[in-house]
Amino acid sequence: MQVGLLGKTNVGKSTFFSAATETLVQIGNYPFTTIEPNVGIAYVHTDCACKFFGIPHKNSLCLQGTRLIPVKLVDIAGLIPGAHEGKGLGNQFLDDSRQAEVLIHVVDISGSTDIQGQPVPIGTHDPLEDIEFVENEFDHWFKQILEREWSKLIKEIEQKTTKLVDGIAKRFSGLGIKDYEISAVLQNLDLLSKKTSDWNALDLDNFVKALRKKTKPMLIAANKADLCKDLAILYKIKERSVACSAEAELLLKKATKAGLITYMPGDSRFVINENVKITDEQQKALDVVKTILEKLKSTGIQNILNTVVFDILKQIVVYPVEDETKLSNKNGEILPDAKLLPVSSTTKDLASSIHKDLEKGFLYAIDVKTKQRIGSDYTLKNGDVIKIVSSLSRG
Ligand SMILES: Nc1nc2c(ncn2[C@@H]2O[C@H](COP(=O)(O)OP(=O)(O)O)[C@@H](O)[C@H]2O)c(=O)[nH]1
Ligand SMILES: [Mg+2]
Repeated sequence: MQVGLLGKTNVGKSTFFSAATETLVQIGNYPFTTIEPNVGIAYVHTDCACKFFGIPHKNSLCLQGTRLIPVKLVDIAGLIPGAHEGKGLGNQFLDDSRQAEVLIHVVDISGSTDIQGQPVPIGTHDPLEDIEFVENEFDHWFKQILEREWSKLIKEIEQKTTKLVDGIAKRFSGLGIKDYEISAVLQNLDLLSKKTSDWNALDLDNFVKALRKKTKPMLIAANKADLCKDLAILYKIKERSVACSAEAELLLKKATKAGLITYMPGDSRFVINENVKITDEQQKALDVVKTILEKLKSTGIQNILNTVVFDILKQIVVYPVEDETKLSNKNGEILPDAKLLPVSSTTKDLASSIHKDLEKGFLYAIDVKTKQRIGSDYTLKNGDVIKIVSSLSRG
């Protein structure tokens, strides 16, 4: 799963990326530890299953019962007006956006950065303009893909060599868009029965907009909220949004790493550790952050990450184990993995996400919490701990 981060210059995108990917835990050898410079690992938080069983375990991704689950965060550079036409870093921008399943759009909600990204006095730029510009950029991009091929598509449909949904799906396959998503949008807009040659400009516009919203959902990270006199502006944002202060989060993570404070991302407070020497400057910075936390309740960064993964992408967390009595893998590590799966995934989907052989030789599974035997089409629930019994051992 890939979460894309975008925003114009000077809104705090780099600060957000650093704050979200600054690790408080020892990173293991995940498949994506060494990757391109604009890719990092952020963690979403959930209650670890160890709480349910009341068993202690040593896992660097379980912090006192809070389980950290890695997700890929991609800093999508090159967002400028005209990116869809290849302006600026257009192609890079489109390539990175293609792979993102959900987008976090960082805006300067304090209105202190103009549309070009130049600093201006607080409140003199309307951040709603930035939101509109980014959405338009994406809509244009989607529209181009379809318009380029529109007359060809009409011909193919008339000659019955393709069907509407398949024809459109083929054009959008590079963006990872599925045919059922296209079907759903066409159905919603009542376009399934309309002849393609009868579509007017508005039909096209409505279709690409709806498809973009469905397949590249966006959360607005209302950054620099610490500079806002009041946060009423948030109510004017039509899209889902969360107020945040990336700068405060980065500072808190650095102070935690340096051993100065105890802080859990997402918390509304931190405590200064006993017996540490804090300079006047550090104390001042922490005082500022304390005021920000009082105002915003949390820095917002963790909330944003959790929201995109759990609420927008609708993922659940499932813990596969090999030994259902010890809740461990072969090496005796307790609750070694926490897997993100789309809501309504089945036991079979879990098996396939672990290893193809596990799926191929699937016999049955055990819901470890209830000790019930479950089949391959059982719908998994968030927090499930599952043992899969397969006739084929893991490769
Ligand atoms: N007040 C405040 N300033 C911030 C915040 N996040 C970033 N900044 C400042 O905004 C400026 C631009 O940040 P940067 O991350 O480089 O922006 P980018 O160009 O979007 O990558 C820097 O001076 C940051 O310190 C925030 O949450 N609050
Ligand atoms: Mg930057």
